[in-house]
Amino acid sequence: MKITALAAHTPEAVRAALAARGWETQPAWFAAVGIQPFVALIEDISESEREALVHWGTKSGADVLTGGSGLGTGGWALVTGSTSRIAPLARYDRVPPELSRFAPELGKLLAARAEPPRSWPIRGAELSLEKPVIIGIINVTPDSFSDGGHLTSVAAAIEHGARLTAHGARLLDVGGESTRPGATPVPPDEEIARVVPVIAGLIKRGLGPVSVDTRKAAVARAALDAGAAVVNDVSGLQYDPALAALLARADAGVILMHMRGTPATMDDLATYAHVAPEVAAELAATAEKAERAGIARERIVIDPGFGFAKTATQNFRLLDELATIVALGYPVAVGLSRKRFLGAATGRPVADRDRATAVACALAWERGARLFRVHDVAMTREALALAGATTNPP
Ligand code: PMM
Repeated sequence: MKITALAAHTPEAVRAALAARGWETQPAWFAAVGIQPFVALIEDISESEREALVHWGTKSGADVLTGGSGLGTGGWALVTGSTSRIAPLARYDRVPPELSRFAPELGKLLAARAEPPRSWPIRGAELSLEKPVIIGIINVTPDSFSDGGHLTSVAAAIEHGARLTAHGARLLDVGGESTRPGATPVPPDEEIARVVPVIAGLIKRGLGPVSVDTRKAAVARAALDAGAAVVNDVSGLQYDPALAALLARADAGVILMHMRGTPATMDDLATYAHVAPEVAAELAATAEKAERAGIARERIVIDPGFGFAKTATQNFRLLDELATIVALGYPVAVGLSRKRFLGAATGRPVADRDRATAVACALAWERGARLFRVHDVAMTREALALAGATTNPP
């Protein structure tokens, strides 16, 4: 006899064990996903729903922990078990009527886990998410926190874009407004004057696709007219009420980032009891708002906004629990590059955080992030090549 404890942090070990014993690819994959642990935190529920859940858990072999007063109104329950044990709870015809209210939301989470998005349609292209997508940063701002003032001419910015592309960037993100803590907004005309010549120049050189990092509809419109394929909005549609409608009419990709307040006010809003579920809920509301405004779901990428209204400790928790954000079912982008919390762990100044960035990106990939916005593309590419080869063997 021989007993082996298999790796359980992804479905891969179970899939490989079944495949090695003659199972076909698809059934082996579905069985492996079914065995994966699933932990659902259900909040704002009634007393009778709590009681029905405990009863259902006893019968179905799921563990259920509950409490009477949560962070919101009403009670809460933590329901845990293998994915296939929890799955019937997502079928309103398979559970007692008191539990049928959970079915649609749970169904969405389970579907996203079984079928994660494999590509991201942007304007004029479709980016495969099977391999990491590295987004190279081109900041044309006099005051961005990590590389401000570095690219002082249009020509230098375009040369920088050529270098990032040669190093493996699959998207170039051009930004003309600093969003570091306490930064003051740039008038739209000034922002347009900074980014449009660079975007147009990159496209003329055959570099790109290009993304514009802006919160403003006027800047997004000018950038799209100049050929941008993606709009990266760090405000998550909170800053400019005209942006959602513009994006609904355009066929561009959209990155919606989480933050609270504005760069001027965000540091005081880093108040979370448990950061990952709260950021996930706020991002889910943002994505819903985008879809209600007419932006196609498949064009949306979400980003938890590392460093935006988060303390160092909260950033580390969010990185560790990134799978909570990935579980929403949208492709996830992360902007970790050179950020302050990396310095808190390594003791390195901003100019010496590219190694920490590369490691953090590899950790984020392992937790399900697929897009990585970085300054040093070459170093991150190497880290992600290794991470990608480990979790997605070639
Ligand atoms: N961070 C910055 C700017 N833009 N966009 C996204 N989507 N995610 C981020 O984390 C993000 C961003 C700030 O960093 P920078 O000043 O070095 O560009």
